[in-house]
Amino acid sequence: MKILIIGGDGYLGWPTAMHLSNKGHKVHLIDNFSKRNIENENGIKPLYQIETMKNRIDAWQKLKKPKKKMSFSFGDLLNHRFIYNELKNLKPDHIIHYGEQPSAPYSMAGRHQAEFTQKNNIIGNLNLIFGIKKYCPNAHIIKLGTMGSYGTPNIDIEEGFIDIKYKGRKDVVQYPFKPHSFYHCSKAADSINLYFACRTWGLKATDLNQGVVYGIDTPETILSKYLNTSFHYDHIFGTVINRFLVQAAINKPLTIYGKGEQVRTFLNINDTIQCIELAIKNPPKTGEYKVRNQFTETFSINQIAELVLKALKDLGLKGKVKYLKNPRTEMANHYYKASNKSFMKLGLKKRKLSISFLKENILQIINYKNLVDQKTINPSINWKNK
Ligand code: USQ
Repeated sequence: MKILIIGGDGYLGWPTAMHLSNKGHKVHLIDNFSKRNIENENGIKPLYQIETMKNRIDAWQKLKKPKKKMSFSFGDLLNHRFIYNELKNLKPDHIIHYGEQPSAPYSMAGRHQAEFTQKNNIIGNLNLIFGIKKYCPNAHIIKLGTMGSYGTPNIDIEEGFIDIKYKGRKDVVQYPFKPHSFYHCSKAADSINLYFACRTWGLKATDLNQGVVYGIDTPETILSKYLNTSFHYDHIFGTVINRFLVQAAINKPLTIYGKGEQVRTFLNINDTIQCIELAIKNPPKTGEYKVRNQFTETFSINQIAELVLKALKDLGLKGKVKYLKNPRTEMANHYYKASNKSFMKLGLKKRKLSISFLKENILQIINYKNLVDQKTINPSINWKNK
């Protein structure tokens, strides 16, 4: 199959590319390197050095010699001519769209960052949708969405849609959005546009509302240092479990925001890839907009911190937590029950956030602890912009 991965340089895009190339697919990547630009803008960098895209692909070709060569184009979805050309030339069967600004804190840093996030994500996605309609209307778009577009409602979270009864009448509507940040708002807007395009033009899309991802490696990233993925622990791109792993490894307190009672959904990076593969194997029908909630477990931040402290104790190391005034505006105590039935029905095999996983990862990071830039850990972006 021909698979286009947009955002092929990212934390998830690159390991997904290697995995699918290994399975014999023709994989073509595109990226505008905007994450590398934001890293430079903010003086942050991933834990391990990340090779240039050219070196990554050369290393992959040399090591695995895939039958169908992996390829890359540099370009921006905001330039509609660029994406039109890519779609016209490749005519992909599946398009995996990871190519968005992924950081909630970055989107809340100020007007410029919010504008960049929303333009890059919403208009980029819109240009892609128009390109698909024009050049490959039968292609399956697999769009990375987020659980954070639902927020923390006081009712169960379903998968994309909800049955409503109002004044004696019934309907099925898109699940109400209550996003956590301007970044999460951009994902909600993408979902509205994508559903509209499926209804109106008969496109087919899977929207994957993903939880918070954790983990450093996949079976492909460990093959060579040239194949590392972009693992972040800083306050902009670092997600909470990845941050706690690094904080534990350098013997610093775990930075719990607020009381730590907020609950989120989580999954291992290898399960992201498993879900993408399941989505490829189970495409929606023509005109269908399918939403799947992509996560394996649900934890409060305190529960995660407890697991990390337990892992440290098992290793004979000391750990502590630090409760910081929450820089975000989010509910402190709330109801949370989210469904992930759709992937479970497709046979998703869940990896657990186990103590042995945490120990292994902490030990791995300890070997590289001199690479950690401690200045980039504490949160400095406040949701109230003060
Ligand atoms: N948190 C802490 N301490 C930290 C960092 C975060 O307590 O040091 C808390 C936050 O307050 C928040 C939770 O952990 O309640 C999750 O924060 P996060 O930074 O791990 O994740 P988030 O900003 O929500 O965004 C990440 C990805 C985003 C993806 C989203 C899925 O960056 O691309 O869409 O996870 S979800 O959270 O389900 O919306």
